[in-house]
Amino acid sequence: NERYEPQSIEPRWQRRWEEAGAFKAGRRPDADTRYVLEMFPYPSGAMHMGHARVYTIGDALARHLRMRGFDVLHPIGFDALGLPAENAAIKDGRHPAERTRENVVSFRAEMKRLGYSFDWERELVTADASYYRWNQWFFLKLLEKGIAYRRQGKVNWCTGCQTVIANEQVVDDNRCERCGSPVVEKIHPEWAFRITAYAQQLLDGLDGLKDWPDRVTTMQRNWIGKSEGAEVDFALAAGGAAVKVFTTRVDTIYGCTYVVLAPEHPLVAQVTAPERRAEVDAFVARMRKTDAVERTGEGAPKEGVFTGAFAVNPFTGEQVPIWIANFVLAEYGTGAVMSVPAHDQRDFEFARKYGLPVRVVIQPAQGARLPAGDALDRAATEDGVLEGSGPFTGLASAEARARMSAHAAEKGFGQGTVRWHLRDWGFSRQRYWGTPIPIIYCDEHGMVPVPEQDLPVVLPAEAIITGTGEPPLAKVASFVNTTCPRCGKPARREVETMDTFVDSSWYYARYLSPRDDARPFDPEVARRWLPVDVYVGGPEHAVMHLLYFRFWHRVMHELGLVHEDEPVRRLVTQGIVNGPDGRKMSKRWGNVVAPGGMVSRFGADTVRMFMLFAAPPEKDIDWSDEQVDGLFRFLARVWRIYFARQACFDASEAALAQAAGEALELRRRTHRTIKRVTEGLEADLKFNTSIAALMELVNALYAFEPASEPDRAAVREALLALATLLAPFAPHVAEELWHEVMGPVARERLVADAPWPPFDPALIVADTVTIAVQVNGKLRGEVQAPAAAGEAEVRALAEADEKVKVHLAGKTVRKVVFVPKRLVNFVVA
Ligand code: ANZ
Repeated sequence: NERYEPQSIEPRWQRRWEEAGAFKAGRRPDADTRYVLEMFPYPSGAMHMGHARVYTIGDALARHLRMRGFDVLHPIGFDALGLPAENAAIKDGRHPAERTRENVVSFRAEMKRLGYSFDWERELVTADASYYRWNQWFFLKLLEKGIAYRRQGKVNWCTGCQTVIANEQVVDDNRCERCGSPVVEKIHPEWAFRITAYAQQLLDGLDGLKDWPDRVTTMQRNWIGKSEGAEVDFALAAGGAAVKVFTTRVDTIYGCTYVVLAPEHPLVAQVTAPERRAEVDAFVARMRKTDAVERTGEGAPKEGVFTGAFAVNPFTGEQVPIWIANFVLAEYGTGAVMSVPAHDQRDFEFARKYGLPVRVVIQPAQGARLPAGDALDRAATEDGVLEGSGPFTGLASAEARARMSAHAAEKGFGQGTVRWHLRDWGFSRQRYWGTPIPIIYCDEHGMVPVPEQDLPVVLPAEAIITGTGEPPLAKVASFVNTTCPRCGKPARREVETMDTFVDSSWYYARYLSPRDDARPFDPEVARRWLPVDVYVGGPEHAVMHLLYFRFWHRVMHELGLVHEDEPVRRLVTQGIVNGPDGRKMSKRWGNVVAPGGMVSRFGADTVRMFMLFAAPPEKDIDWSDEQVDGLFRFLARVWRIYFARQACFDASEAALAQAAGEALELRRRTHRTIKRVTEGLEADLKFNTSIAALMELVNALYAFEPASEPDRAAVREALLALATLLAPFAPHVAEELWHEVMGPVARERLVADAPWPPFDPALIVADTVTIAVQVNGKLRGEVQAPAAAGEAEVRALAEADEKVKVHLAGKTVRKVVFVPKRLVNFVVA
């Protein structure tokens, strides 16, 4: 058929791939492995373009690596439990299990229609007890290790979802990341994972993640938020307790000209002088009513009052006044700061406002010296070299901090401290659609873990899910009422469920032996496949999923389940797919284009090509009907050139060597294309440049009318390369055309399995010359070399030439005569 009709070819190849088991991992037990993974979808609605983009990117990589001869694991599953599914189910009055099942069916069908090369036999759904029982198993292990624990905590309570959510899920303005409702603080007992015990490891591990986007590692670094500082005691001049300040810049302490307490600081009442009391009390009362965020915002005016008391700087023995001010928070650090106006901007503004002294103690390591404090127009906050700092003068800031902390510790008035932004991961939810936490409460034995052999604790189907108030499981008597594993007396089950981020923390390992019912996965198999080589997904997961799974992996490492401590080598974060209007596709904007409809209209190959051609993976793309149309026309053009050049299909390969003139040009184009496409897939992940190169090759094919056997051989070479190189991007059309050229001999084979073509380095240089090769003055051969090639390069090419080799075999080269662009002569004996 000379017309390109994707609908008639795509289902056929999808069946062929399935029948051949072409994408099963483990088909090449002796080959090196590659594990290509995309973040599994959350099937709370239908598949959208964002999904199509991630899976198309991963699929191109997986297909390419298979063709490179690797044993490739490219699995898929569904992240089915959790709040969004539960909320959606409540909204349309359905059971989340039923809804999830439908969505999974529709996702699976859409993914198959897009021709993704998944190993479907490994599919997993986290809502299956056969999966989540291992969440429960891990929970028991973590409980044993003291990593999972119950705490009475201040929790973030989402007023919309009616459940506790993690710190990471609270976004701007104290709102829930999922539903946008206000989040309030609540005292609530909850389960937490001690991820903070891994803070240092998780931080250090980032240094090794060279193939992760900087953006993501930086976000993780900030989220973990290690801040090294010091606590220093300033004794009260009047005697009694000392004011303990927290500082990250102890190197500036000789420049401290006052101390500030938070208005709520317990020492305020004690130190305030009687004549200052009225003013101080009024200020404190006013601050209590002001929102903390507003009070400490960078632009907020600095305000404060003097307490009338003084504290002693332990480094200098000097007395400094004690103030209270709006910008110091009671909950942070020690609730008290030493103020260094010359080197801290807030302190500077405050000092200028209230006429407090400004003393420069740090000079820039390079460049102009700072003027005296009175002449300073803003704080100099950079590290530098200390001056006017007693025995520490002349030290660099970092060195000074270490020495000064040590000095304080030695003298007993302070110590170095480390603070972290990272908090433990509260993972219990008062909701239904999650993994039941395998704990039983017994009047006599308290909290008793469910014995391993009694797992899974199955989520009962009959809960009434309202989304408000008490956890739904509490109302299912048959679930709640049980017996104590220790004494057999009546007892109650835990009714809270796990955060879905537990499910996604280890699913990549479950794919290794997804039907294993004796353990979460087989560590032997894990040794062969882990870590994941390439992980593709959205950058919005930078600090939740991508941090949690690194934590979980380390725990699995300690449990002896995996052999390395990081789960993923290379991370690719893909950009957004916007609508044609440049806004993120969303029902709200009415600009959603569904992949299914596009596949029906243009075929999967066109949709895939669009995803890859519109921009490199990490960039956002705007949906463009025009560009989609253009890519469809490109594939149709590819299709037609094969029919136009059928006469070339059986050209002999031997004739290739005689290709000259335009045919040689075409050959060069072919080899250059192979090189560019390969680089686009491997080095820099710029699929768009790969596809652009293919377009140029197609133009070249149209421009060339073959007239001789060497011409036809050159065309055949180009057509074969084109079909092969197209396979990662537009796999269906590639199969069809590859088989056209290869003919009946290839019936048993698939381009999906064909070897990736190598390129001939001699042919990729645009400007090549023919150089005569002589041995002892006799012409023995010719080589194609870049025009600019020097003696060494030409000599190497000549020595590799079959015809020349015969004459050099067993001889010793005495001398080489080289005439650039013309001739090389080996003088041998
Ligand atoms: C003296 C100093 C001098 C400071 C200097 C900075 C620069 P991070 O890095 O965010 O941890 N600080 C300490 N406790 C505070 C509180 N409860 N409320 C408001 N500010 C507080 O910030 C640590 C720095 O924030 C500390 O180091 C302290 O000011 C201030 F040239 O101490 B610094």
